[in-house]
Amino acid sequence: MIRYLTAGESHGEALIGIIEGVPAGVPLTAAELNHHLARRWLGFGRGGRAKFEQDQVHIYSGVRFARTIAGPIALRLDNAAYTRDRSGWPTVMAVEGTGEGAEKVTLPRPGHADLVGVQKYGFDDIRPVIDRASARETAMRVACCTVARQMLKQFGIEVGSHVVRLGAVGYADAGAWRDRVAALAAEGAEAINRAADESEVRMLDPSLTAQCIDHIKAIKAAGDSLGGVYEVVVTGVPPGLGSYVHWDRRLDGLLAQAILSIQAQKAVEIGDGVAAAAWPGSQVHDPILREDGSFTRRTNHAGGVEGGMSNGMPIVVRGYMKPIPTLIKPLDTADIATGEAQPTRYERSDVTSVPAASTVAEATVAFVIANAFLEKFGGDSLAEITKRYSQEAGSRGQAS
Ligand code: EPS
Repeated sequence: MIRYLTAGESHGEALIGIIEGVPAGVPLTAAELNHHLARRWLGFGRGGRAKFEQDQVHIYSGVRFARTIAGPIALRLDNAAYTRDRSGWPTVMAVEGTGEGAEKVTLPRPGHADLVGVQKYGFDDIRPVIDRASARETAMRVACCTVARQMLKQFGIEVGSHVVRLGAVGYADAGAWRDRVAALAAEGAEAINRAADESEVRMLDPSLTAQCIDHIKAIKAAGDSLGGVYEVVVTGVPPGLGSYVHWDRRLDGLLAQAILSIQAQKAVEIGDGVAAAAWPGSQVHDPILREDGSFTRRTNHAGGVEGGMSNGMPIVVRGYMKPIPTLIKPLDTADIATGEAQPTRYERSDVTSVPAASTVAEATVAFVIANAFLEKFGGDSLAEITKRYSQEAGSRGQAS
């Protein structure tokens, strides 16, 4: 099984990642990781920091001649903010010294980790909470999970995503975009990315893209922020990943955790999710067909998961993100030093980062699928896994 750890603060020197358990022989270069790191910066509505962060990963170990060698893979991403934005971050985030002279942040932002973070860890300054709770950490998560994604790619498993709503602007007719997504997914989920990455907000519909941009501009002018909804699709997944036999092996539960572990995500749906709760069973459950020697489904309301297992249809997961809690327009708060009622203080921020969240969700979903895949077909090397996978694929049609 693959596991990973990330370290680093948003305005510290660098982000560090270690990925362990990756089989030997997976093709891997920094260019592939950088491609997905660059996609994480896509999206109209990001703040000033988007202008100078480069996110070029450095691979220190675990890879030789562009293939993994089974040892832990160590990654580093420098924070350009630390050196380039002249805000004194090397002093504010100094690893050594007493901190004397560094200004304390004492006004917690509602909706952020700020207040509970200082209560939990006993700080008299919100800065350490801001910096580790920050979604900057998702850059290293994308890098680590892209390694798992590279392994999936060797088995024809692709992950894509697109934004379906930004604040008040979203698809009115669910059918229209579902058909478009299904048509793209038929080519492999990366086709969804190729189309969505063309849009400034990662939406598939150009007229909605234009409406979203106007919406973001208006919200920004009002000093406010926006959340939204995105959809992650995984294609090429064989049936039988995850299991119904125990709660912590259910694939849907693991996918939900992967989405909700991303900063600011508040809800998850699999397949028709929330809508299906209002429909009769006859409209929800996907009729089973036998086609060309294997089983399939006529529809995919289940989003590719039945009984906590992949069923061979595309996996469809939607994530719901709340609006970013750092607003130009002040909210009411109380000073942690004095208890005094105060308006929040504005720090540079994004208006929305739903397009970014959609790419982070691709990565975290890929990680879950990769581990479920390894649980079923795992081996020490890509060659060994390929042998097991091909044997199983050969028998899939008749056995079940
Ligand atoms: C973030 C605040 C902003 C975002 C940041 C997440 O950073 P800053 O305070 O330096 O302007 O830009 O996102 C990233 C740096 C990133 O890489 O996604 C926050 O408070 O979560």
